[in-house]
Amino acid sequence: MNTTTTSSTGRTTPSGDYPVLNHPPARPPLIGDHAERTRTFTWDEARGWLAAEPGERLNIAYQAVQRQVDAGRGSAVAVRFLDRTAPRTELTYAELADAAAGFAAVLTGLGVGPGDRVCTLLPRSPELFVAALGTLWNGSVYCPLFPAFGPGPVRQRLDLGHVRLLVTDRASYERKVAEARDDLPHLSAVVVLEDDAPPGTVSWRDAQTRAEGLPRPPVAETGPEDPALLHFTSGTTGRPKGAVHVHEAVVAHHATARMVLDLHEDDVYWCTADPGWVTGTSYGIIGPLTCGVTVVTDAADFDARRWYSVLQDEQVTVFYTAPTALRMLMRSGADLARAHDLSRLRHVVSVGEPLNPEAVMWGTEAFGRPIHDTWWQTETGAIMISNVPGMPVRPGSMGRPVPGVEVAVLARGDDGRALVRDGEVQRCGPDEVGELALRPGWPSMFRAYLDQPERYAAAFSGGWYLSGDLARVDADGYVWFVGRADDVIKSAGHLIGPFEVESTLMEHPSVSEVGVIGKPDPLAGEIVKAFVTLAPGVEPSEALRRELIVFGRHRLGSVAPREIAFDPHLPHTRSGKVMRRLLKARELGLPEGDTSTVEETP
Ligand code: 6R9
Repeated sequence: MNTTTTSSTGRTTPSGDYPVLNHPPARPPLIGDHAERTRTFTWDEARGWLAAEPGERLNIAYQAVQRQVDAGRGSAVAVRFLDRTAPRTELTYAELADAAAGFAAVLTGLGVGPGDRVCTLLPRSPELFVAALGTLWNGSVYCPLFPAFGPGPVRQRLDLGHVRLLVTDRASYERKVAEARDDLPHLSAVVVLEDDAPPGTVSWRDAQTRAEGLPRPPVAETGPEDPALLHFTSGTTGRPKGAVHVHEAVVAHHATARMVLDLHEDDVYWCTADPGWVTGTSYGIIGPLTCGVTVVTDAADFDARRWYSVLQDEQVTVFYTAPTALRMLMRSGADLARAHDLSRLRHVVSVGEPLNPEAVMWGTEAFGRPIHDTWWQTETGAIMISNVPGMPVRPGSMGRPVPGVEVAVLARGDDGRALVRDGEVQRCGPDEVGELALRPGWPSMFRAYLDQPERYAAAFSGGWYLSGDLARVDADGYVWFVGRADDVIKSAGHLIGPFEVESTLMEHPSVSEVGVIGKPDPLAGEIVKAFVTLAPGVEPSEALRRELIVFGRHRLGSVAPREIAFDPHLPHTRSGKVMRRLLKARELGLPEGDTSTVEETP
């Protein structure tokens, strides 16, 4: 077979030009044989892999930390924190459990109770782990925010989430939140890490001191269906969507951390994702801690030399990262990889964007083993498709459904989305491209889009959850990613909603209209590019272009457009919406397709 598929990013994904990689796993994988495990696996079985809690209770913090303490592993290192500017620190499972309980007491002291939402806007730090687990310990709902967001995305998420408490640092508070405090009536308390807390906030130290007299609270009596996590994610239109996950999600976090990441208790595991995105929470905090490993976390940004040193010096055995980072490592050359002793590294795993086959092949040189892809989404909460250890890797394919997950590719209608007639879907045959869908019922499936029941309902049809991704499945059940069915942008593994970027640029007085697309980029997969129509009488200039870039950067932070082009005649549908698809086709020099709904420009 030698099929080629053109993805929505215009890239061609070869599927038959690379050898199947059949490297024997360096250690017998916990999953055993994928096919055999798929036949016998049930989510009830996986529930039994967790520690029993009294009655019908289930609490993520209990399963992540207290469980290890109860099992006599309290002195094992839970998290090792690296920071370019601070000494390396460690917390054992017992220390982390104590600190989480202490933070739960702080929350109670500040009037934050079960079900209330708590956000962090923090670098990867001990306080972030303590706040995340302490929030769950308290039965409150944890909502991580990405620290590189600008004030716009931060304020909008605090507002939409009706967030009660924010934990952040002084600079972030002053630059991103303080001014908008009056517009955030639900935000009753802000804790800042520094001792000199600005007005309207309380310092981490003072908050702890106030809670000192209080008894160490027991883990909250949460049930499997109680909300635990709120992750904001982006769609094509409208405001960010708050995907709500419940405590039962931990069953899937744990089962996949075992079966896909192959985490044994003695592993040293590094997940490079920031907890501000779903990967950094599901697999940077929860999944690995439920497996009892030592989690390595680094506050510093990407730097090839530093990353290889971390892998070597911390003796990392399992490494979970993203294709953009792998491509940057590739770019830094094989010599740099070879100059480090990576012999402890047993399993390298990737997520978040298409993993190009070249990167998989490069892994065999740099790490001595192929890179294993995983596919999932904020909505799925945990890995759904993967090249699990022991399964032959077909470079360019994401692998096969993990045990307990049923996948289908559904035929598409004219709008590019799955076609459902009278509640019936039509499934594609082998190698036919359609919308990737999952059969509901896995434990970490999102239970709601916060306050948007219609949007939630629209994500399901004919008995399937529709992912919004296009894919095909080959005759052997391997899933191949083709592209997105919508206009959402993936840049360096981060999901960006074009609407959020467009509406922010529209706030600039010189701008009359904006269309935003993901422009293919060899390193980041896509970068954000904005096409801007200027207000009447405003002349385009290089100075204005630069001003708009800075304006975007200042308000949006890391999700701001990297490129801006002026376009006096943006294409519109008859209903007046900017046609991003056409902008993208033009940018790529592709055929513009059916333009019958495009409005004539005068
Ligand atoms: C975990 C995460 C989800 C979207 C998803 C898809 C893209 C994720 C991928 C992949 C190709 C993979 N995506 N994994 N594309 N190959 N292995 O990334 O969640 O931020 O919600 O993004 O990311 O388009 O639909 P999220």
